[in-house]
Amino acid sequence: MAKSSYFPNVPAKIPFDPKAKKGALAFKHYDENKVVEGRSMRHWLRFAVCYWHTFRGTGSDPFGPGTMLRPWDDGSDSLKNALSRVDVAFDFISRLGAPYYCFHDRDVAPEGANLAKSNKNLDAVAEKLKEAQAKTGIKLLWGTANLFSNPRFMHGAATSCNADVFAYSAAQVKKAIEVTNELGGENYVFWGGREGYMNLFNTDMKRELDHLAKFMHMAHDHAKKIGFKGQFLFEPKPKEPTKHQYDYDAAACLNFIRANGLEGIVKLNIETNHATLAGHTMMHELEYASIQGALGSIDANTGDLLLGWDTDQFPTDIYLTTQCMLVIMKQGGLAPGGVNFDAKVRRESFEPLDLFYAHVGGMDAFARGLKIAAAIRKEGILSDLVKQRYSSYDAGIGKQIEDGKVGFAELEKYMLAKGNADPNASGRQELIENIINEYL
Ligand code: XLS
Ligand code: NI
Ligand code: NI
Repeated sequence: MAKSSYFPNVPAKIPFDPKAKKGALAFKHYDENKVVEGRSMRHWLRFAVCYWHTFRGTGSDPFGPGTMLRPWDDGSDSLKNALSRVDVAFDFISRLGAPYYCFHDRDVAPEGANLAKSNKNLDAVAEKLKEAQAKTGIKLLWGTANLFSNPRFMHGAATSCNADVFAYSAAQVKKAIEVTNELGGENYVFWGGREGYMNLFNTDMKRELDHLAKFMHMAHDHAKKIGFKGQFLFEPKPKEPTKHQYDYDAAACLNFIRANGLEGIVKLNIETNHATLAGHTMMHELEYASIQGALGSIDANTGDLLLGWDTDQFPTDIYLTTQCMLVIMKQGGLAPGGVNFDAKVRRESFEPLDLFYAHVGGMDAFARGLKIAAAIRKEGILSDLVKQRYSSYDAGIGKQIEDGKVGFAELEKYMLAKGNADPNASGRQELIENIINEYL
């Protein structure tokens, strides 16, 4: 591909070059064709670039306006601007070598004066996205609808007290699923932008949750009707913008899924910064979702320990990416999900080049996590330790418990005869942490 004038110093494809000098625009670890545990890095990681932060982020914060220099963008919300942005986005993603992208309807196309006009804008941009996908081979990991920016969503979307807003949201999601389908999207995400509450005194929680369940069934019915084969995903987040988001964490989402007959229909898209806002580690959320067959995809980013909001920074911590990859590899990968960089460059990193540094760093951090996790798995020290820790359940009374062969009466008899429980063994936490460090 010809060099774009917008990225003058960036190669047409960022190379894998472990010998490149420090700080060079090159991958030191992400070698897309390198096979790890029988699968290429590209297939394990399934990286996606997100349209909203990378191509629409301005760098504004609650204390000041945007700072980003985006010479291709005229700053307007015109259709013309949206269309030319597509060229730059696909040029960027091609140079980076990420196989996927993700978007909200309103990131890619401007909202019109009414729903019909918004749909028309979206169709016009979708046509161009489709061409760009065909030309570059870049695919759509997931689409979603922005049901939170417009003031109409002030009380929520599917959980709004205003039935017309529910209807509007349904119409908007219908269209977003159709466009995602048209573009071959492999998943469709529901992040409940303002599905939650600010004040319980004015909230009928039962009614709101029932409405949300109805909404999800309608979405599923429509997906079936149009033949959309993609995976539906909830994206848990505990707070922000509302003080309590209904999709609080993986556990709350899974409870909602089960309580409302959505098992097998909706899995989860787990985001690091959301996990930490919920008071969990990313590894906890991944593991909790995974053991229940519900880990579908991840939004890869990280928060800041000293800032209490969703700062969506790029992930650079290889301890974190190792933890992610340990869980992801244990379940055999994420497909049809992937690793989406729902992450933004910070306000002070305002040049286009910073977008490359950020993504290359994130991709390399995950590639390292993948290699480290593979090494840990290969030697099996960790899994052996865990297996050993639970070995009392592999035979004897433990096995009878697991097999459902005994109840309280049998266990009482067993223990009365034995007199006391066998002594405990050490959890060896420090040793295990030391061993993990040996792989880093
Ligand atoms: C916001 C969410 C959002 C979703 C997509 O915190 O992370 O960006 O990923 O709606
Ligand atoms: Ni987020
Ligand atoms: Ni997200």
